[in-house]
Amino acid sequence: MKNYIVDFPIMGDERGSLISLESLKNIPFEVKRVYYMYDLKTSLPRGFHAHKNLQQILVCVNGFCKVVLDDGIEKVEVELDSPDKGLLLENVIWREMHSFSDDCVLMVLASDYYDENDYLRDYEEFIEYVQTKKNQHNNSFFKHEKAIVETDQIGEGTTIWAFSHILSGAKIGENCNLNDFTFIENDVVVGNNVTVKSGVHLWDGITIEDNVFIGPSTVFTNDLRPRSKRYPAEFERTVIKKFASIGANVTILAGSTIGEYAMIGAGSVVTKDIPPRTQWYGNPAVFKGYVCECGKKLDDNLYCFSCKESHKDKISLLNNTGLEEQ
Ligand code: T46
Repeated sequence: MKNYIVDFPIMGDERGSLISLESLKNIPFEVKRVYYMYDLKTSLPRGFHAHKNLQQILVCVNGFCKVVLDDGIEKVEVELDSPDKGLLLENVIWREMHSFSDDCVLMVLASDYYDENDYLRDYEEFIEYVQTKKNQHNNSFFKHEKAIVETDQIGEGTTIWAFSHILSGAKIGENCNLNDFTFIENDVVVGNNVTVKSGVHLWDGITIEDNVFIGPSTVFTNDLRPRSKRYPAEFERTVIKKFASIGANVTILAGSTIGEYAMIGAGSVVTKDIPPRTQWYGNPAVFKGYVCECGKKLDDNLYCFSCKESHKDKISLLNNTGLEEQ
């Protein structure tokens, strides 16, 4: 089962503690409803259902209770005993809340309004639902028998080749091709129609937008001052924008943004943000001109001889027209 405990940062001083919960920041969905339970009885457990779509976070803001989670394969029990701890209940997870303390106040943040049709209140119906969902999901993308795929967020038509490993939090779009020996951590988003050639590792903090090409053995980093066993509060965010291409064996320093349609030459080391529609290479990579959507370099008049098209208008709209070719 995925990591379901969310730790909320406590802001505190001599007056006491304060926790702030924000949609799409420390709560991974937009909150549409908040409800809470109190005057709960130790001997009267609650729940005994799952939701088809609803996502929720449970926070025991006072006292304590226990929650059993069941994804149809595995069951775990979690104790909620602190207001700085949230329990993420994703859809299609059977839950049973019990052992409430007398002073327990259980607050729930929900991704949608109350809808009885979203409930699966019968355990057998729940198991059947899990099985159907699993079959639908497994048939919608291809996974080589020697790949390990822990996430269930893989878009239709994506292919994942041998010896790849994708962790449970990763989100992969539709029609992607992830070649052999790809490793993808949790806090990674890959858009649609992305090609990742062999030997590429995508670490926490990396976003790859739609239609990006990543050449073989490209090296990403996510920490500018790495030390063994010491982790930054947050990893640097690296973004590869739509339609950008990264040549073979490129190294990209943490925190860089590579603009739309940009083209990075093989073996380069990218040390800074790369503007859209530009070509860069070398170590460190330097500006070498503008590129067409087809990938060819434009001439001095910003014309593509291959597509027989001028790009003057598109490029004059960018804020990077003063770049000097090196
Ligand atoms: C869940 C766990 C953690 C409403 O009318 N509006 C609401 O927003 C809610 C949450 C409930 N109701 C009605 C439905 C029932 O007639 O209130 C009654 C009690 O609800 P239920 O028996 O579902 O309560 P629990 O404690 O078993 O489950 C609740 C939530 O319903 C459920 O979504 O995940 O807490």
